[in-house]
Amino acid sequence: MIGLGYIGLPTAALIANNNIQVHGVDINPQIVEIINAGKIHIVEPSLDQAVALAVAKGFLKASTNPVEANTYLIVVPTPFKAKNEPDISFVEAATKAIIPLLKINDLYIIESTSPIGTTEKMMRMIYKSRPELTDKLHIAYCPERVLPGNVMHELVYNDRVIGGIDEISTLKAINFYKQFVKGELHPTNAKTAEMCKLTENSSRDVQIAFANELSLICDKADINVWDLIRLANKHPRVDILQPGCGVGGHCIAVDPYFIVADYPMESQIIAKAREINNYKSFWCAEKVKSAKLEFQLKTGRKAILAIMGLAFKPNIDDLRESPAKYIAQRILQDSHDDICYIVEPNLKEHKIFKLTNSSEAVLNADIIVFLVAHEEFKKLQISDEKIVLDFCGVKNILKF
Ligand code: SAJ
Repeated sequence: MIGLGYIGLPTAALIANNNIQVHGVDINPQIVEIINAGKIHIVEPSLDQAVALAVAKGFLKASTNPVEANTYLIVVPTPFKAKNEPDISFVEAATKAIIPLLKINDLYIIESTSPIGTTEKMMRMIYKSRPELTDKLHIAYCPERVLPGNVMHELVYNDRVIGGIDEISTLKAINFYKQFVKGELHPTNAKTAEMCKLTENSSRDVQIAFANELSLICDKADINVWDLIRLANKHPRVDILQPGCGVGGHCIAVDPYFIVADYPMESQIIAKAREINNYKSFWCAEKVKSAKLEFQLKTGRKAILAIMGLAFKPNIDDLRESPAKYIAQRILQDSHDDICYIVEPNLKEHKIFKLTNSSEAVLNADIIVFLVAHEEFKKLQISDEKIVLDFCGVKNILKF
């Protein structure tokens, strides 16, 4: 298992707890040390027990360099270089590291989200360096689709798409996953499997962009967008998603660029959806600025602000690529010595933002800005002289 992050470590633990010997590899020696001690370095429910058990039983070991195996899983990050170009250098480096270890009939699988054609590119790189292995390896691509916070369950029960470079590779990969996946295993070819992952997340991004576009139109038309979507979704075949303060996380906001970078002429809606979702965060920050201005003109004093939520989606503590964090930063940049309460109920503290609890912030603020629809916010009692900017649909549930 090359890569012991959000996906690699849970997958390694799951496989090891099916009594398959797993050797995990990570470039970070601290991570290797933590795992060999049976501990974890990421937040994911029930992952700690899974890793502790796998290490204690001797089925999971970690090191910074790979060892010989018969199945190699590449589960390393595929981040973005500037101007939205996908970066597969970690996949290449991981593959290069195991090329000397490969032998006839070994199985090589990429799980990392990758641009179309990456699996075949790695195959060519392997065969170029080890010509005697040409057509004697089994090579496949198998994307993950687990939801952070529910990984240990979804790794077992989600269906999976298995794309081999040839039929036998697909079959070998299916037989491998069958040992620990209870979801259905769907055979296809490598390119279709690569595109499937990108399609799943791009389709969600487009659907969210549609909801965000509705929110901009309704703001101008003075229509409650939450009521509008609730009513439209009463139609038996309509299922509009929820507007938010933008799209965060390192998947939905990133994966569509893998398609746009390779097919810029064809991917019009996919590219536009990214623009709309990015613009929504900017639009929210501007709405807050004008609300502050309006308040000052009306009352002659600066507004006290409460910014409710920093995480990239409801009920989690993850701030990576969070639109709410971006909006909070823009508001703070602009607010000099104003009083601004920041609330993130899923964090105890933050190195940049001084956090306050929800009720104190809501009690003292003049303007309350809901950025993330955390459960905690739905119970808040807010008196009606407060100005509430609700970018995430909390207000409809709030008792006013
Ligand atoms: N969001 C909205 N409105 C919605 C739904 C989501 O604004 O109606 C926002 C969220 O607030 C968040 C972002 O979109 O900022 C992404 O949220 P998400 O619910 O899509 O969650 P992720 O990114 O953690 O997980 C997605 C999932 N993909 C799909 O649902 C197609 C997950 O299954 C993938 O495994 C994951 O991306 C991934 O790792 O690719």
